[in-house]
Amino acid sequence: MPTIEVVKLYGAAWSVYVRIARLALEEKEVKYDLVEVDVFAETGVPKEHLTRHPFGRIPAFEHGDFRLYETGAIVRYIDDAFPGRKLQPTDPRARAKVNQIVGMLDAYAYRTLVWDIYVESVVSVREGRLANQAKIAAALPRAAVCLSELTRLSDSRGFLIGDGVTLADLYAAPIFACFMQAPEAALLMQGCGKLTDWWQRFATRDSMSRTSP
Ligand SMILES: N[C@@H](CCC(=O)N[C@@H](CS)C(=O)NCC(=O)O)C(=O)O
Repeated sequence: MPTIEVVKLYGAAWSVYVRIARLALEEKEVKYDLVEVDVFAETGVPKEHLTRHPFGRIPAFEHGDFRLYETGAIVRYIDDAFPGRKLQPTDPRARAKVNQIVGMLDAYAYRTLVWDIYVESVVSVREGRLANQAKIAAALPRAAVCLSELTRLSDSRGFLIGDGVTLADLYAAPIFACFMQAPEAALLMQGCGKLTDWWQRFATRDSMSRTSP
């Protein structure tokens, strides 16, 4: 009997990056345990977590005795190591476009759409803090560039790239799940009909409901 190597993801359900990794596991139908780690604990990042992730971030990943951190490495490993639908196209240009979108979301859209808009506009109000309007205002032009680039780079065949789910969708969806709750999203999404259609379809996937925070 082959030994079954247990898959563990360390993190928290609220985290955008943890959700990206969970979506990859769900889409590949890989069984996993989500092990709760509070990186914002008053006592600091738990010591044992720093052995998994020296920078104290989430997620961290284990498959048997194989350990990884960095979401980009985790989702590509999940795609390569497990059977099931492929989350990366084999065509070089389609694959490059998926990687370009992933890089763009990681480097620019995550901070702008999640931290500068969603956290300031939605989370601050929920937690009884005043929204930092200057931060939101400064983020709006950057958000517009992120959205117009995502529109320009994506296809219109049901998914961001091609006609199947890819890492581009898995990175974009958790960011959109936050951003679309912000009142600023309505105006910013005007003229992004392709993205609105994509989001309405993608938000209803089983993997999205199973990873809902
Ligand atoms: N480059 C990391 C980023 C992960 C990341 O920033 N995770 C957030 C949660 S969504 C985190 O751990 N934040 C804790 C902190 O900023 O101290 C990756 O791709 O995994």
